[in-house]
Amino acid sequence: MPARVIVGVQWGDEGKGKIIDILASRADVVVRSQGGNNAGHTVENNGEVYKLHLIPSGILYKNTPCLIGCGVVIDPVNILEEIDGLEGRGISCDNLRIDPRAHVIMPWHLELDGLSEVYRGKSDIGTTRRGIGPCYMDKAERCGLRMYDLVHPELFKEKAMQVGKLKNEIITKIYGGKPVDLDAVISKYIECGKRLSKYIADVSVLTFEAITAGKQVLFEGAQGTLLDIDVGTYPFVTSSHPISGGVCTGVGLGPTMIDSVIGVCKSYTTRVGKGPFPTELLDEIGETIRVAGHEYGTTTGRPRRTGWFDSVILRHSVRVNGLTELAINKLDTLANLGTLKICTAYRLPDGTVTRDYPATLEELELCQPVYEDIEGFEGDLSACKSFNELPDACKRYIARLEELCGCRVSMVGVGPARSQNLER
Ligand code: 2SA
Ligand code: GDP
Ligand code: MG
Repeated sequence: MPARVIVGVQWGDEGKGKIIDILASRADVVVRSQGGNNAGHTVENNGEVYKLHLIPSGILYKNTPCLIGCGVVIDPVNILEEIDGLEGRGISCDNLRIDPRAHVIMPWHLELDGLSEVYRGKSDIGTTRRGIGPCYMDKAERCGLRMYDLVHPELFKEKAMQVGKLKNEIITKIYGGKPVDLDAVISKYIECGKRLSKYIADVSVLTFEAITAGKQVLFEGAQGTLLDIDVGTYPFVTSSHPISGGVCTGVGLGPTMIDSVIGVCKSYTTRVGKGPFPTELLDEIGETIRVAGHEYGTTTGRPRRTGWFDSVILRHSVRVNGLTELAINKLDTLANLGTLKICTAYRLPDGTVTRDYPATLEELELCQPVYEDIEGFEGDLSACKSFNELPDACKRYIARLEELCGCRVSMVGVGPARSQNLER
């Protein structure tokens, strides 16, 4: 399958980084198409732990080109820190390419992200405060700065001064915040642009050429399906399209060029940030899962909310992404919990039961999960080397998830390392 998409099918942090890292070993090119440094992918290799935010996980392979498409938003200071951090550990970033159309996260975006969260008060979204939403707002408003501008100092200065003045008016007069020092910011960003200019290339063209030449191309998703701005739990979502369709617009590629879509999920559910979460466990089991699964945000360190596996979410994800297979991570974390629960449907206040994920938050808030009990499993799964070695109860759990979700499970994770991914 030359062109494969990897997407998160829950609320992000499903362990996409690990799956991408494994599949990148067989890929010729790795491409990222949405989000920014709000993402956090943890990859473990030979005892070394890498936390990647913006740079595609394929960077750990020496000869694999890693492309950042037009749908990604880039914080120039942050990407340079990430490049320096990787190169300091002996990982070359010479194969990195960034599309000139990608938008730039400016300091006023960071400022406005924080100010608007404070303004929202109790109805805050729980953003990562990396300036993601305000940057995508400017893109839609058509006043954003792009990577092409950043690497052309005169153009950048003129555009940044014009939009920066307006942003300072909003920061000071609407939110009562401190203005951004435009001269200092512009000088600093022009310096960043000088260092980043060598990476600029048309990612749509590069990707198209790779696919038509028969190369294996892997599209790396960030966040997850329920954080999609259209089909996610709006407004508690990110501002991009973490679904498979986002790859087409975020790279500049038609859907007929994609061959398969792998959805990554956990054997339970987690969420960082605010918003409804029907299977959330606010009891000791939830805390046990958080501790056993080290459920803390890779970017912000925030504790993740935890809950039982929700097949209603998965059926929604299978549909909106056109999934061809599923990778289920963190089966090891569910061991030794006794009887497990799986959410099979939602019950509405009038007693009706639905198997479909509701379209609005208002409807979702009324839903109660319908559970079925399933036998748990004991022991340390992390040493299992093949799917067949797993206890029978694990195999039954996976088979039941497969049946409820309507999608084939091709991989099962029993630990964070490359070797702990069991292909089926
Ligand atoms: P934003 O900053 O505007 O994208 O936030 C909007 C919502 O999207 C959620 N979001 C995420 N959820 C899970 N993982 C993400 N990445 C990091 C990680 C998160 C972290 O890998 O752990 O470290 O906290 C991510 N990025 C955005 C966010 O929580 C809001 O609900
Ligand atoms: P991503 O954003 O989807 O790439 O996921 P994150 O890296 O933010 O979070 C997933 C976490 O789970 C990371 O710390 C991974 O190292 C870890 N992980 C991935 N797969 C497994 C697994 O099968 N078992 C366990 N115990 N940890 C895993
Ligand atoms: Mg993550």
